[in-house]
Amino acid sequence: MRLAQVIWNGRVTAAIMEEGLARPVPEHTVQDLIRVSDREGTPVAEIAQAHASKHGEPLRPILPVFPSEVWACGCTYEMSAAFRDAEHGTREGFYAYVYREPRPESFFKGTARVCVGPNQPIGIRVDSKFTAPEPELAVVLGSKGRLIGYTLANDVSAWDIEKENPLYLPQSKVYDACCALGPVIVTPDELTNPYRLDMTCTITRNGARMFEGAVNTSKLHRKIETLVEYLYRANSIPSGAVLCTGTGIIVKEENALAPGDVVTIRVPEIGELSNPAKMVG
Ligand code: DO4
Ligand code: MG
Repeated sequence: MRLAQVIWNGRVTAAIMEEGLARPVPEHTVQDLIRVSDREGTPVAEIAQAHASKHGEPLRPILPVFPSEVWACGCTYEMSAAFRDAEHGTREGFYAYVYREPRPESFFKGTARVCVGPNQPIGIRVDSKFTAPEPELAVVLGSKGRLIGYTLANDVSAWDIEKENPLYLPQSKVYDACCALGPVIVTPDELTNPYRLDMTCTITRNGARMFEGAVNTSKLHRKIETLVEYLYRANSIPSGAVLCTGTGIIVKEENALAPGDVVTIRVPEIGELSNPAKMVG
């Protein structure tokens, strides 16, 4: 099932997306569906199906969940670790270490406050000269890390700030509109193999494509269960959290985001997450 949130009768409402149309699930947000699913032990897809209206409407997906917390993993693709080590110039193999060792990198990316949905602007910090999109597969998690489904994330990052000193990572990662999510959450009954997804990312400036990158999630160096297991160690994350699994597409400094650029991330099994960029701060 492809689950979304839409504005229906003036309210944020969960919806099942089918052939471009939305079947609203009255009186429920996606967070409500996850809560019922946690309580009753019934899959979210079953609950949504039982309550959804019969008729589809032409409504556009918004942010698919208002996450209680968003976390992100790093250096899960060789490409990301190698690029960062090459750029960094402080300690040789600093990022390769994390790529290699059993304990993954995970960091706090924020809450719903910093998240935007499809077509909403993502942020470029005014004090960053090199901000880049990080296209990532993300998982939505219920109580105790139970998998609810998959979505797309843009872990927008001020790489120059991270590069200046790794202790600046939180400032490079967490600020207004630093995280885009969507367009839908695909439940695991429909997306059975998350390790065989073709992901592409384009950046368009003034109508011209200025960057194009691609990766297959088979290059993800960790099992998603392992990332989730580490995240929940000694950490009682509330239900409705999102975990981004890391980027395998690297945007170089010559393609740093500028206001008005449009970033589009695509995975055919999930859809397309497109966001214009704007300055924040
Ligand atoms: O280590 C810094 C962040 C890495 C990251 O966000 C990624 O690899 O996706
Ligand atoms: Mg990232």
